Amino acid sequence: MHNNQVQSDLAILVGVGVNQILSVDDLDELSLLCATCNLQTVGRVIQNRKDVDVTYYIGTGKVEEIKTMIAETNANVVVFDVELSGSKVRNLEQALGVPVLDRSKVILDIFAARAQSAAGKLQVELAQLRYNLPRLIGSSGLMSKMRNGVGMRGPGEKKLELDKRLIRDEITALERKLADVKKTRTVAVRQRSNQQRVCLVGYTNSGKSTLFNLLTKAGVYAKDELFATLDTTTRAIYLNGKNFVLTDTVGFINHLPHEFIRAFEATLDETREANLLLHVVDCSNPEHEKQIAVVNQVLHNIGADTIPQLIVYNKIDKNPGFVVPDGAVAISAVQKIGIDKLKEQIYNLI
Ligand SMILES: Nc1nc2c(ncn2[C@@H]2O[C@H](COP(=O)(O)OP(=O)(O)OP(=O)(O)O)[C@@H](O)[C@H]2O)c(=O)[nH]1
Ligand SMILES: [Mg+2]
Repeated sequence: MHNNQVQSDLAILVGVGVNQILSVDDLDELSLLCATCNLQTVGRVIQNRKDVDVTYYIGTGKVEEIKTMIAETNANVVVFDVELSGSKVRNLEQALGVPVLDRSKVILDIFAARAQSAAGKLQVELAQLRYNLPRLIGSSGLMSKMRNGVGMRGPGEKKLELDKRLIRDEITALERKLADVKKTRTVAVRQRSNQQRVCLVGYTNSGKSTLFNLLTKAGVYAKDELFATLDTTTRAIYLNGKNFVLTDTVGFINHLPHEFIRAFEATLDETREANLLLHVVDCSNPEHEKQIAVVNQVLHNIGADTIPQLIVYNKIDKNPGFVVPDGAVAISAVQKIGIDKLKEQIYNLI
C-alpha cells in the first residue's frame, strides 16, 4: 500500500463513543486511512462515555493509559477518530508528549497528497486553511517527532506561518479563484446539456473507477487505497444508439470534514447536475449498509438526493451469496460479471 523505503510512523488510534458503544473494530477504517499516509497502527484505545471531557475529550484515566501504551509501543503519534478542537489538541499533546492528529487532519493530508488538477489543488488548499484557521493556537512544536510529517503536506500547510488575517485574505483569494473554476465548469456542463449525464457516486474504495474504466476504457487510476480518485473525469459513452456522458468522481467517507464538502463545491457540482446516479456499493464489505447511508447523507447535504439512483452492488465475486435487493443490480467490475445487465438498466433509465 505504501512505499517500503519510507519508514512508517507508529500510531496509537483512539475511538470515542459518546452515547454509543464502540469497539476496537470500529477503528478499522481509521487504521486504513492511516496506512495510506504511512502511519502504522501499533495500538488501539476505545473510550465510551456520556459526554466529551472539556480538557482532553477523553477522561484523564484514559490519557494515562495512552501514555503507558506510548511507552510500551514506541508510538510517536496519537490519532483520534473524532474531530478535535485546537485547544484539545494542545492539551493532549502536552499530556502525552507526542503529536496528536484527528480524523479530519488525516483525510485532508491524503487529499493533499492526491490532488492532481489545478482546481483539485486549490480545493485542498482551501479546505486545509479553513480547517486550520480556528486551530492556530500556537503549535507545541511536537510535529518534528514524526518522520513523515502527516498533516504537514499541501500548500495549505505551508502558509501556516502567516497570521490569521493573512490566512483570511488567502481564503478569500482562493474562494474567488474557485468561483471562476465553478463558472467555467457550469458553462461546460451547459454545453453538454442536450446529453444525459450519469455520475458514479459511492463510498471510497467501492470500485467506481474500476467500473468507469471498464465502461469507458479511460484508464483512470484505480487502486486499493482510500481516496484514489480526487478529480473528476468525464467521458462520452454510446450505448445502443443512446449517447450519455459518464463521470467518475471522489468517493465519500463517514465523518467527511465539512471543510471538505464546502471546498469541493466545483467538483460536487458535477454530481448535482447529473440526471442519473450510479451508486456503487462494495457488497463484500460488512459495513456496506452503513456506507450506503453515509453516501445518501452526503448526497442530501449537497442537494443531490432527489436525482434518480441505481444502486450497483459491486465486488459480487467476493460475496457470491449476496441477495440483491429489488431494483438494484449486482456486478463485479474486475471479473466483468453482470455488466450487460447493468448497461441494460442504464439504457432503460436514461
Ligand atoms: N474483488 C473485486 N475487487 C474490485 C472490484 N471492483 C474494484 N475492485 C478493487 O477495489 C479497489 C478499489 O477500486 P477503485 O475502482 O479504485 O475504487 P473507487 O471507488 O474508485 O475508490 P476511490 O477513488 O478511492 O473512492 C481496487 O483494488 C479494485 O481493484 C470487483 O468487482 N471485485
Ligand atoms: Mg476512484
